[in-house]
Amino acid sequence: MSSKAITLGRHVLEDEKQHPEATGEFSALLIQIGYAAKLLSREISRAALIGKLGLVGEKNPTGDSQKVLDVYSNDVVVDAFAGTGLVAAIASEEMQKVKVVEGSEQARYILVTDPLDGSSNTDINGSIGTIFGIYRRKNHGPVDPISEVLRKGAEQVAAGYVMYSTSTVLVYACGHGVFGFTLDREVGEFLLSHDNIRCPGRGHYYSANLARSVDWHPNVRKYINYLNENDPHTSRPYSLRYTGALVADVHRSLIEGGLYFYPPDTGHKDGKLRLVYECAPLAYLVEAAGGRASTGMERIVDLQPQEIHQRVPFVVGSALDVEQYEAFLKHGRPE
Ligand code: FDP
Repeated sequence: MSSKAITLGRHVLEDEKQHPEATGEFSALLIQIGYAAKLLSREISRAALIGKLGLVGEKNPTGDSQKVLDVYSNDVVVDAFAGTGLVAAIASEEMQKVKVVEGSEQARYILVTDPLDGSSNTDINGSIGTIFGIYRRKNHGPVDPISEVLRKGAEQVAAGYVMYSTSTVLVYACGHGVFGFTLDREVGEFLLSHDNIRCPGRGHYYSANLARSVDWHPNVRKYINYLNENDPHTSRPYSLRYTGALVADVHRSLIEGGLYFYPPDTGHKDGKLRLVYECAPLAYLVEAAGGRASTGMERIVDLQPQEIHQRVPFVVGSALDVEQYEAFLKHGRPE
């Protein structure tokens, strides 16, 4: 490895130089996310050896069975910010209420996170992830957990994810580009591996849990039939790829093109995925890379959340593919 490799720390600090007004807190916050990701990467990779697999026996605030790694991941992210003065509050999938970080009333940022996405993959050595979004506070002083956290995704100042797979990759967007870093375990650093990521305009993969398609809107089923038809001019049939971890499926769509979708079904009347800490951060990031994200009808980052654990239908990925999904949902045909 060249000594010229760019670490996550160096990248965010060089970026900070473009902003003379910067206090350094935002850079410190991103570096701290990288630190939490390194801890999680280490513990996830040896979870089977240290008794960190399996269920806790409790449900999380949205009714999912909690895994040992869910609880551990939440603790790591919360602890990474305790006492730093960097974030005033944290909203997480694993916590019923917004956590106001003690002694951080003057902090300038709010963190939203799904600390461990794709929990059904933990015990089978499958891909999993961490999702994060960052908002700048409008005021200082005591946090109002409602008005300061329930914000439109478009107001985020940065968002990203970490994917724990054959390697650990951290991808973030911060207003002027999307950058990916791969963890070099021996050096202990995230190193820039994907500079200025752009999402292909169209792909030839789709990711969705087809087992639920009997419940989907008939127009979504028409779309699936369309994707499965044979037409080399439009790269059809698209190939199906579904990992069971949103982060991993979005990562593929971001890098190679295509789309992920989770429409409403009988068990999930509003869709399964959570707006505040899953869909909004990923939508912000994919749009920053030139992709598109919506409910099928409305742009995700324009939605005003009503509550922390609110669920929404979600479609995300290559702009032309997502537009076509939206056209099918509306008219039952490609455009
Ligand atoms: P999980 O519940 O395992 O955390 O975040 C929700 C999520 O995973 C996504 O990561 C994933 O794409 C989806 O749910 C999987 O849901 P299904 O099992 O219903 O396909």
